[in-house]
Amino acid sequence: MAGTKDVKPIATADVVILLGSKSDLPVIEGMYPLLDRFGLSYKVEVASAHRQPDKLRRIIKASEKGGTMVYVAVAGMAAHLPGVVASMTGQPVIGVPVAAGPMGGVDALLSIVQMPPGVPVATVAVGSAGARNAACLAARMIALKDKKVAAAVLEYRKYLAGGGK
Ligand code: RP5
Repeated sequence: MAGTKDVKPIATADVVILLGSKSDLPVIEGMYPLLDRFGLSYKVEVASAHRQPDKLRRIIKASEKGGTMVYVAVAGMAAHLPGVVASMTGQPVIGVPVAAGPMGGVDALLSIVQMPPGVPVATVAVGSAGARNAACLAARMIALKDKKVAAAVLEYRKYLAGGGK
């Protein structure tokens, strides 16, 4: 396995969105216009915590080197991806549960939210609504240190207050 020194940074992305499977892609469609609106760059990667742990570690190392600030991890069923990502990085991790199995997403929700103390995953709602909130929450985190993003977040809140959705 390559050490951190050997890992090349991936092109800078403020937010990296990790998916447990290609089948999760439709869930994150509503994130793109929001991240664009907030002026955040992002990259989408499919890397299953169970099936591709080495690929996942490589992505985390390379994206951290490239300056990624927030990770959004999206997974269904035994959704260990967000927790595993939180074990691999000190950056904030937002977990999005997906309704992929017979339990309608409750399985993924509980898998993601029940992290042990010290390894937090900010867990949002199941499915597309959660994914959109993950984009909003990532923007609010980044806005703490970025005035442009803060202004875009404020503008979006005004849009919502005016009846926008
Ligand atoms: C999880 O299992 C994925 O995140 C996905 O939500 C679910 C089903 O995956 P596939 O069988 O479609 O690859 O790992």
